[in-house]
Amino acid sequence: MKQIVRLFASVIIAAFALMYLTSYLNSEQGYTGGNTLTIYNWGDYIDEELIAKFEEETGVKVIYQTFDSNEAMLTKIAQGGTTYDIAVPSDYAISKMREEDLLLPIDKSKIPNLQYIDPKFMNLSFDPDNEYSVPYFWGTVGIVFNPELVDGKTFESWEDLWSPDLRNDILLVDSAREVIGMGLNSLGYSLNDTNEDHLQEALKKLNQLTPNVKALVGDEIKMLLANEEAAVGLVWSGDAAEILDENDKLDFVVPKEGSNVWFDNMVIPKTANNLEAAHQFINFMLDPENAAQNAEYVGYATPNSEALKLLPEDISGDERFYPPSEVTDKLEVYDNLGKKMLAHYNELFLEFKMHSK
Ligand code: N2P
Repeated sequence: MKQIVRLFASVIIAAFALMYLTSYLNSEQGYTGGNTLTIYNWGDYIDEELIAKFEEETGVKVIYQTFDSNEAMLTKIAQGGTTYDIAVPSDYAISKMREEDLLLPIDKSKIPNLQYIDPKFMNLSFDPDNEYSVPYFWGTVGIVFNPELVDGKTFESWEDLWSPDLRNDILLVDSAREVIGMGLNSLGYSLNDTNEDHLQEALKKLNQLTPNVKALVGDEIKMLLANEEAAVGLVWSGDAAEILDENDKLDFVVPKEGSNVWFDNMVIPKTANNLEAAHQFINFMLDPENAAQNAEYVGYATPNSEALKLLPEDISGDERFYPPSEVTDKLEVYDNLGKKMLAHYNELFLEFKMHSK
């Protein structure tokens, strides 16, 4: 009997030793893997050649993952279990992440290329002093349209989208703030409105758009519009720039009632485990040549004034995608409306999606 007990004890001890050894080896692997950098960015939002260049210059291996909305990104990071060293949220999402204590402060001494960022993109209200974020791209939201497919119709006003001539012609970017914002703006309300009557009115108005909505889509919106699979699209400005680059018959406008101006910045989530490489990457993306290459590739507007000088004039001089301050001053930045109200916007968006199926 004693022998059995002894045998049993040694099996247990051996099992524990094995467990300890595996976890030690795993942490060792984690350590050698310490030379990796995990990036969480929007889809179609980087020239992948730059990732290869960064890996080559620094010896850091990049693991790259994408998301298609701030809401998806926020949920994933807040849930935990991820190890992102870099993420690229928009303004209101940065404010929300700060509030929820999900970010690490940026060590500016490690980002000398910050000097190239135009001061007008620094110190914005969602992140005073840029304590937690560094500008990546900025832009607006507007309407892409194909004049040939809409009989010369123009889109000065959001209201134009509700025309009965546009049955099944419109693609919408699958994103809560953009769609609800359009509903609110079309009624003359702020896209940060929290008045329940106004929100219900906006939902009703959006539901009336349903017959004209062909689909709500992600990044494939660019391909579909460029290939003339739909006549009109609600899109982010940089996606519009890329669509027009593919098919120059199309045009882009920001309706007169107003719209959104947004800022996407790089942040270091608390989940980071390679702070050194995270700072190196941010600095690398701010290098004027890299920033210009990236802006030319993705079509979005760069906040980097030195990079801007390196871009061809037909890009940097195009006011549809680099609107002057007189235009952007009239546009609104999304506010962080707080946990409850943001959840309510998401619910309204889901209701609209259900209605448009
Ligand atoms: C890129 C998405 C741009 C994000 N596909 C707009 N904030």
